[in-house]
Amino acid sequence: MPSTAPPSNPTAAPTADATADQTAAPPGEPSAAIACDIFCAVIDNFGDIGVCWRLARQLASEHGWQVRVFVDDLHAFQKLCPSLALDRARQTIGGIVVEHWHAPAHAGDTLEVADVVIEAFACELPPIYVAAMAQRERAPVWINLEYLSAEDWVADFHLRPSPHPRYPLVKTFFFPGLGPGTGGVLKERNLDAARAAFEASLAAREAWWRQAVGRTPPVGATVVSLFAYENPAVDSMLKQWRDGAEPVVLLVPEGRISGAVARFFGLPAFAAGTHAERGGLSAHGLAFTEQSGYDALLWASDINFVRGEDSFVRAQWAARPFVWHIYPQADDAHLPKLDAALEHYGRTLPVDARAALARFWHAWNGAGEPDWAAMRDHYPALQRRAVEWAGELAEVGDLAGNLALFTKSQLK
Ligand code: TRH
Repeated sequence: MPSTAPPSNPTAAPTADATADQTAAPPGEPSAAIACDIFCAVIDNFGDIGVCWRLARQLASEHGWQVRVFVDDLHAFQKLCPSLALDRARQTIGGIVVEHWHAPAHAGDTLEVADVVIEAFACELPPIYVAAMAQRERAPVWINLEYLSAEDWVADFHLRPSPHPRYPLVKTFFFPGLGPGTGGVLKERNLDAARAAFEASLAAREAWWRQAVGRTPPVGATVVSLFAYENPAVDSMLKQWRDGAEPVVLLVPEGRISGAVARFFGLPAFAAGTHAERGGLSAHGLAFTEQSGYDALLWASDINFVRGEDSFVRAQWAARPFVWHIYPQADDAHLPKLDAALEHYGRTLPVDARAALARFWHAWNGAGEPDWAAMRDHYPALQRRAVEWAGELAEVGDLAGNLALFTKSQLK
């Protein structure tokens, strides 16, 4: 498998951070900023707040909205936003107000209802806040932002209204998706340019490698990033990389898979800064970076193992082959979602490459043994498809932009 191509053009390391792009509301937009409250209950891990924070930053920086985020778990949030203070009930970061949502009934010190209210992933809004929404002179646009699914039914349910049983309020279901007729997925306006700048700049890439692991990868090595839940297939993967004919550089952000990597190398832990080698495998433990820094890891790698929702989306925008560890649900409810994503992503792949990809994704999600050699054989086709797919996905439109458009139609 090829290593990341290195055309030289020394520029400063770019960032896809939406807050770096302080674009005001586009010309012609009303000057009074739309106020938006986003409510986020963290179920586990980082995806709930990861999606909400990315959306908040985009609505603020690209659409000029005044955004307030209510979040109940500041520890999870701080991992991807290190400037967040854990002990503050209310703080402003990059122009966005963050409220520690410390009790289900809490809705800020002073109850102010926004023009747009987003309840993320069907979290329950504070009852006093809903009552105040009903009393507002003009009812707010109330959005239930759902989890991402690539399944076909999503387009039928996207933007369906749901009248409140008691109040004169209507909640609208907003469904992210990978196909036409859905809400799309989040994509910052400057993301492609930031990636292109990183890929074009040898200096930026070398600087990234120096700060991440202290050295650049050997020429000809395949670079793999590994972000996953605990996964029984990881041992087989590590053995295949160790015994493979070509060198593999493995980059492992600290997290739930780190314990298994440590055990493989006979180490007590695989924290940031750890380096271990066996056969053809050279593995590095990475610090969990702030959210905007994660993209560069995806761009620096030849193939990305991702999970959940937000990293799954970022891997698609990175336009590199990737392997998805889907969030496991009871009764294997996640498996049709995995196959639905494969349907979209693999659509135009040659039959054998498509089959190899599907087998690998299934094995990484519990069915069978992952076959790295097959992935490697089909790498050129998978890389071509990754680029093509990023273009197809962009046609669905960015979720924040789609949400802003819908909202404006409701606020008229
Ligand atoms: O962390 P996740 O597994 O999150 C979720 C939650 O489990 C949630 O309950 C579930 O419903 C949802 O998945 C589907 O995976 P995800 O969505 O990829 O979120 C990880 C976030 O962490 C994402 O925003 C990228 C970010 N991240 C960093 O900011 N820095 C890092 O170093 C890494 C590895 C990730």
